[in-house]
Amino acid sequence: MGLTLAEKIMLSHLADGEFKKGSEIGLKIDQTLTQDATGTMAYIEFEAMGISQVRTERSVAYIDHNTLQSGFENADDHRFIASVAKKHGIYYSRPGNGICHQVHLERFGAPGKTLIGSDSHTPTGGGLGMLAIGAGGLDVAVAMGGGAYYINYPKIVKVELTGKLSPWVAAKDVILKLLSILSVKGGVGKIIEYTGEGVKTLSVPERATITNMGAELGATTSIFPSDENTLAFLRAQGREDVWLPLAADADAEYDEVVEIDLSALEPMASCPHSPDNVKSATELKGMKIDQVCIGSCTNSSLADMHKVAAILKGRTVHPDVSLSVSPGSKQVLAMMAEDGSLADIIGAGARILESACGPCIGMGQSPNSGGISLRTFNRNFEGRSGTRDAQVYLVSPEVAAASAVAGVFSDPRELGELEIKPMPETFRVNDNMITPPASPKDAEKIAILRGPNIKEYPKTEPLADHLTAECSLKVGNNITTDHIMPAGAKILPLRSNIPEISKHCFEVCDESFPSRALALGKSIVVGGSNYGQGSSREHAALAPLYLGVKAVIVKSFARIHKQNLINAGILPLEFTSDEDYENIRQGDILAVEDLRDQVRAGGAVKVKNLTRGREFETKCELSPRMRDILLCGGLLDYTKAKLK
Ligand code: MIC
Ligand code: SF4
Repeated sequence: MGLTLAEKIMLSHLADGEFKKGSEIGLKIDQTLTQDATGTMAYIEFEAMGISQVRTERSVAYIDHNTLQSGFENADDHRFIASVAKKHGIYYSRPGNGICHQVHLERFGAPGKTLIGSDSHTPTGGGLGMLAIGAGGLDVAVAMGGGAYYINYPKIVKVELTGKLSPWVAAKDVILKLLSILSVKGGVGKIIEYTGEGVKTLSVPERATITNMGAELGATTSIFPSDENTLAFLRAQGREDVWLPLAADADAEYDEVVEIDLSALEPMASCPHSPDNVKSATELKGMKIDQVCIGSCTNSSLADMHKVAAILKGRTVHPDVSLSVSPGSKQVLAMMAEDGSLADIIGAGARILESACGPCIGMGQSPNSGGISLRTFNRNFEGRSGTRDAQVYLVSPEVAAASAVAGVFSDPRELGELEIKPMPETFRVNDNMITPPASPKDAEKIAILRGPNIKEYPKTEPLADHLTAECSLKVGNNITTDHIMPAGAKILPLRSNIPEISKHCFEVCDESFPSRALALGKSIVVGGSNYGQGSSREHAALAPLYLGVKAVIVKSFARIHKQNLINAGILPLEFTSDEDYENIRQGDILAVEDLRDQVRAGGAVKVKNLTRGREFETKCELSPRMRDILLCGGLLDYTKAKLK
């Protein structure tokens, strides 16, 4: 039987485990990336392992999230990351160089390689034919130390693309279509593999838009074949030497098949407050808007900017609309400046932001109260923009630019034909903002620069034998990590200070949670399905750990968050019936006896609700390795014990 492309890469990187569906496998990791909002913690964890030089082919530390410096904290974190990078063999992409995923695609990604990154949109690299996976910071730290990265051998979904996109229909619409079919939990435990004749019609940046937003399906990753278009992109970046042709075998078997006819797609939008709440431009046309933001790791390539410039050229942004544009990288911005598209965008009245995440993570540009904001980003969770009652719609750059001019949601197909600048044969390559590490010989002399806001990893302890604790919070379905550990300009500077950032834990759901949990000393959180969807931020596990959360019982978990809970030594349990979920109230006292033995045995864990006099069974689906991690008190303790 033939193999799919993802299977070929997994097999060639198999470091541990049995290569069969459903079993846990360890993959050798070629490349890692971190960004600054998760990076400080990842490097604190890496330091704790006591390894002097990274053991990957390439590790890169990007600064792109915490770029608004309204206090000393972010600048201190950047300095810390720069010094760690220099000392330990990591390339450092300076602030201003661009968004990690865009720069990694341009300068480091390579077909057939494995990449893990402490950011959930790491699968952007799948646009180049790499197996690129988002992970918690601690997993990335372990991979930097040469450790394998573990996943459950996923199901493989084939997405067969036929036809060709019509004018003004975009790659964004392909992934929005898939989100409307599969939903935000449809990809959990799966890899999405794109095949079919339609693949040839998509450039690497278009493919990267699609694989980037595979994160919103909850997928482990998404991947495109490596073909002539991949070669053309790499050649334009002066990196054709890393190219190799890659595709699935003709007789590869898939677990699921989805067909998408590109010719039949139309412009679409994800409506508030979920990426899978998709409607067509025809349905939304005419809706008055307040803000448009163009950029983010999903849609900030030069080709995207050229389309935006073509629409804005000679026009003016509508008087009731604020338009911001953040090009994805220094390369994109410099080329826009050279070819005149930047002048066209500025001329129309756009507010040009630096090449960074910016408004996507609530670092500025929060909309007005109740404002309607059209964004080319990938997430529109409630409150993520920084304005609690804002209504965020996710759209293509084409819809965004057309609407910015019209002041209402617009269908770009009505623009007719416009002249769009062609893609140049070669990109402007200048890696002067990527600082290489010191030689291992000089590394010893490098001092690590730590600011006063950088605090230690929270205290962990081995799993207890018995647990009796109050349910300190009960939440519903689809809780995102933006609910558990909000981001935004005010909270992000606290990413290296767990005691401080914990004060904001779950504040979107219940402001009194942090003080209640802290006062209880130990407690249990209860939730619904797809709990922890969204980002890879391990802070959504580290803050609960600091606040004394010992277990989380939910209907189902999102992949990265479940792993982050295990890494933090917090017990992840799943309900076996909706009734058991319904029968718990916040404030109930729950108890688990012989916890260590039950976890060791694998399978079910019995929980007593002492308040209601009920007992119910929960699933505790963990690999033997995960059980050992939990018994030790988390991945850091487990890894330290192994290194001894
Ligand atoms: C996001 O898009 O939510 C982030 C901010 O990039 C996160 C990482 C973080 O919280 O630092 C992600 O996607 O993993
Ligand atoms: Fe940055 Fe937004 Fe991409 Fe996250 S999704 S990496 S915040 S641009």
